[in-house]
Amino acid sequence: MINSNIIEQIKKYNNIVLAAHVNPDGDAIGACTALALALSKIGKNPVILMDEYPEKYNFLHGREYIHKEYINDEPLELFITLDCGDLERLGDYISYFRKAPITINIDHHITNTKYGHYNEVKKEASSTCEIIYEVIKSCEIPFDDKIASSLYTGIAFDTGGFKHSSTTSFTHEVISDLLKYKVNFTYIMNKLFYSRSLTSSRLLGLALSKIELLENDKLCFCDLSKKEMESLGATIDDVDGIIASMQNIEGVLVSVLIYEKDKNEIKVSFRSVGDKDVSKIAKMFNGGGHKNASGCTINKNLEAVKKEILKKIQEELF
Ligand SMILES: [Mn+2]
Repeated sequence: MINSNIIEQIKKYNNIVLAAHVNPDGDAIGACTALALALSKIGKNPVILMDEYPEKYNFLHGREYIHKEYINDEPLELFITLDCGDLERLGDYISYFRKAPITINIDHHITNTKYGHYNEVKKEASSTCEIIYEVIKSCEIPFDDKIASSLYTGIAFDTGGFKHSSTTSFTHEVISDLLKYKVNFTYIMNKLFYSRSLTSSRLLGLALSKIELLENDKLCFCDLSKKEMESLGATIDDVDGIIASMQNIEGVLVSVLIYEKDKNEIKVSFRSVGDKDVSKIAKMFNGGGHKNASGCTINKNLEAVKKEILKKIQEELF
C-alpha cells in the first residue's frame, strides 16, 4: 500500500522531475524510466534528471525522458527522488530539489534519511522498482510491455537475480504480474549479470587473481589501482560485477572491493550474507546502502583506505 497523500500529489501536478542517486544502477534507471513512461501515459510531463549511466541499459524504453538539465519551459512542480538514500546522493540535482515546491522520496535503503515532504520508504521492499509497481497500480495507470521491462530490470538487478534475502513472495507476485507483458527476461538477465566485454572479463580475472582471504577465509578483500585498470584498457565501469564474483567464493561472508576512481578518490563496495551488516561500515565513512550491499567513497590513497577499512570491518563484523 502506498501512502494516499503521495498518490494525490502525483495526480495533482504535471511538471514532474524524477531523479535517482548518482552513478545510477539498474534499480535507479528502471524506476525512473518506468515511472516516466507511466506518468506520460496519463498526460503528465515527466523529466528524468540523470547524468551518465552505463551503456548496458540502452535497451530500456523511457530513456527519451532522460536529460542532464531541466529543459521544460514551465517551472517544475513536483520533484520525486527514486532509490536515493540521502540528499547528497542526488549530486548536482540537489539544487533542483531545493527549489521544488513539493518533494517526494520513494526508496528502500535502510539508511534513508526521509528528506522529502512526503516519504515512501519501504525498507522491506526488494527494490525501488517493486515500490514503483505499487505506485503505478495505485495511480490506476495500466502497465504495458515497456513499463514492465523497466520494472523487471530494476527488481532483477537489486535482488541479484532473485537471490538476495530481500526477495519476498510479494517480489515474485510482482514479477508474475509483470510477465503478463512482453518482457525479454533472458536478454535482461544476461545483460545484467552474465555478459561482459573482453576488457571487463580480463579485469575480473586480474581482480580474482589478487584476492586476499582474511579472518579464516570469511573476509574477501581486493584492491584495484587506476594504473592496473588502465593497463588493461579498463575503466571503472568494468568493475561492475567483480564484487559478486568475490562473494561467490565458498565460505566467504563479507567481501570488500576498493578501487581507485582517481587520485585520492577511492570507491569502496561491500557485500555480505546474513547478519553481517555492511551498511553500518559504509555509514561510518559517509556512505550508505543495505545490510548486505553497501558502499562509500573515501578521499585518501588506496593503501590508507585499505588499512582503515579492513580495521573497521575486522573490529565491527568479526
Ligand atoms: Mn535500489
